[in-house]
Amino acid sequence: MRRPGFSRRAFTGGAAAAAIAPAGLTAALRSTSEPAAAPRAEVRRITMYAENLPNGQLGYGLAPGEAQIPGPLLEMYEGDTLQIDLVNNADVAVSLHVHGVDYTIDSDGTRMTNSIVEPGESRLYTWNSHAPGTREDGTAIAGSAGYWNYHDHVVGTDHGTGGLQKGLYGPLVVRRQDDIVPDHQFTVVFNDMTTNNRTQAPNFTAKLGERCEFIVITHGELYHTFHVHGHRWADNRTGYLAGPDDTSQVIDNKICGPGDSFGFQVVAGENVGPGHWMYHCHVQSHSDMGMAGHFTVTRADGSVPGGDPGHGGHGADTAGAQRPADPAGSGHAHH
Ligand SMILES: [Cu+2]
Repeated sequence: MRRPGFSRRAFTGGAAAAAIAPAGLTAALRSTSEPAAAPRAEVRRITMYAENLPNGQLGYGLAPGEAQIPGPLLEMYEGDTLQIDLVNNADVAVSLHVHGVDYTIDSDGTRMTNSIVEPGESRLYTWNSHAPGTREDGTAIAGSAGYWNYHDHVVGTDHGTGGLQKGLYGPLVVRRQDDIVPDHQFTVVFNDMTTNNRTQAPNFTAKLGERCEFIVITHGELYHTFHVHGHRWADNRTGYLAGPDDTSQVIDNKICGPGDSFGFQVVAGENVGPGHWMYHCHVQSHSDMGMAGHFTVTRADGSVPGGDPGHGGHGADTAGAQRPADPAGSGHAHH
């Protein structure tokens, strides 16, 4: 895999790599700046399928019969365009609405814009993204990079309230050119009193020293606080410091409300070693009711000190670990 290789290289580049100013990328876009030097811009087309799942749930998948909750992890680099043909194999009208990136009104995924998909039909949604830039008046244009999410906006009500409850949601990661690529990615969606629509939060596993990216999303009616034991992150776009002078606050607990998403990277077990490190919502009644799982950090040989955790998820579990959607994510080789 190329991703870890890139990750290591970028990481050893340290502050220099992470702090490269976006000046050269300024003009990827409709701003009036001069053209950037060969901005990277890939157009990729993928197909997603909406399907009924057991127990009345619904999910998105990248192939028929492979719907999952959360939906597939989609990734872009700033400047990329992602075209998604959404095939609706479910028994209700569904849609695809995204946060954070650019789209025209016909990709809004709402009934009022007639951008939904009836059962048995399909529709193309186009997501664009852009690098940071500068307007003619000198103000800054934010880039698209961030930890975002997509979801249905039509099942149940015109706000997709039923679709969100049933599982039609997923993560979207947009990276800047020199962002560090992690070894593992874990998606945690607090959705009312479930985590990833499970009453028991899933467990995640990595080896000591591996770079792990958490993507945290909240849906539903409640506010939650995400906390992970033994690890901290920077409360900024990437979750890691750009260098020794980055004044971002370093935290290990973050509130998130409906529609919010954030993400960060940690090095598994850094300064603390292997173990079954708990992660949970820190609203106490929520953690008591199942919104707690394990971020298990193993030794190189796969063993874990401290014995069986006796708390948390359903034992061996890979359910929360996602690989990026192939066409959208893993084809990136940065050189
Ligand atoms: Cu909570």
